[in-house]
Amino acid sequence: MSSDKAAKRARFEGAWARIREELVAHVVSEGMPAEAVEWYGKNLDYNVPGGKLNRGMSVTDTAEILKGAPLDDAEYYKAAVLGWGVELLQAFFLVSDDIMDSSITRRGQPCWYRAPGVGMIAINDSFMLEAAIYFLLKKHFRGDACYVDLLELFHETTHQTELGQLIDLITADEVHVELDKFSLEKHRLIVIYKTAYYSFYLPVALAMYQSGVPASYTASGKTIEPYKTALSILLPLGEYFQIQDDFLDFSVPPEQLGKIGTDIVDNKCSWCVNIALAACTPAQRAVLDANYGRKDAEAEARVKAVFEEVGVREKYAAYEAEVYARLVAMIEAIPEGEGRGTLRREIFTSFLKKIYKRQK
Ligand code: DMA
Ligand code: MG
Ligand code: MG
Ligand code: MG
Repeated sequence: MSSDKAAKRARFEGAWARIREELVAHVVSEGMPAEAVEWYGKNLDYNVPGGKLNRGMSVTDTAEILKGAPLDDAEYYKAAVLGWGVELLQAFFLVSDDIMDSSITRRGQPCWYRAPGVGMIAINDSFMLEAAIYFLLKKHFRGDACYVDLLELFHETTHQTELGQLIDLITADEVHVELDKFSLEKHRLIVIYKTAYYSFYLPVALAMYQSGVPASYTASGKTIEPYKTALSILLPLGEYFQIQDDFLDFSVPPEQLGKIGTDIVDNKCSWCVNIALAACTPAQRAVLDANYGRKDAEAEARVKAVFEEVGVREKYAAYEAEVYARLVAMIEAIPEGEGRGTLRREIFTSFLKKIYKRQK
């Protein structure tokens, strides 16, 4: 990690120490017993700060790009509250996602519901991670003009993600495996809803509302609707990110990924199986039909062998080169805004740089 990157991460993590104290102090002020306060603190420590922090730090990065100058401490802290709000939302989704996906590990440790003594209390813990967002928003933004926009954005994005999780789960039938039900069109809808809105549009749009970016303005003689422009780039970026997630689930060893892939065993409509279905011979198709979605490590290995034979790795490398060029061209087509409160291409290039060719 470059020292610049490390310093940025340290500043963002420093804000978390303060935010965590605010959250715990609130639970204390509600008169909760010491065991509850301790449990809540553990829930926060285990599930919120240990990830890559790309989503959360995109809020502070975007706020700084929109300002066109470094944020002072007060401005930074408010942007970091929104950034940690995104990380709390992500923690809420991941704790519940791991239960629903029967996952084993996350970020190099047991999934929270599998940690000693936790079990299904993890369901309530996930709700408490979500509730923390609205406590923080009220505390820090209640008096700001953007408060309702921020609230609505968090609520609507949560709903979109839940719709995505719904179609992800019902497309992955636990009992009846029917690979004809999968398609890249279905995959696209699933990943836009379950991942792209909350991971890509949400952080940028939060920073835009906080920075007072208006619903429309004129740049280079054109009327720009900046939230729509942002969405038109960030949804394809998010689709690319989840295709990476699907590819890494199959291709990267768990020690590197920090989680054990479950897509094959879980009968998921992942990018990899769709690519394999389009490229396989009838004999390979028979192997997929007999082994995909089976709760059995040997069946999973036979599916992975077919993925290797049909060249999923090569097809992924070709996809990544193509989508990267396409996204760069889309970003270059945005009229560069002038002055504070207008869109800059750097918002999107900085995001693309964070994920291009990622290995975890
Ligand atoms: C990710 O889906 C979507 C959400 C809302 C967590 P996933 O199950 O592929 O994620 P992971 O691979 O991290 O379990
Ligand atoms: Mg999962
Ligand atoms: Mg899932
Ligand atoms: Mg995954």
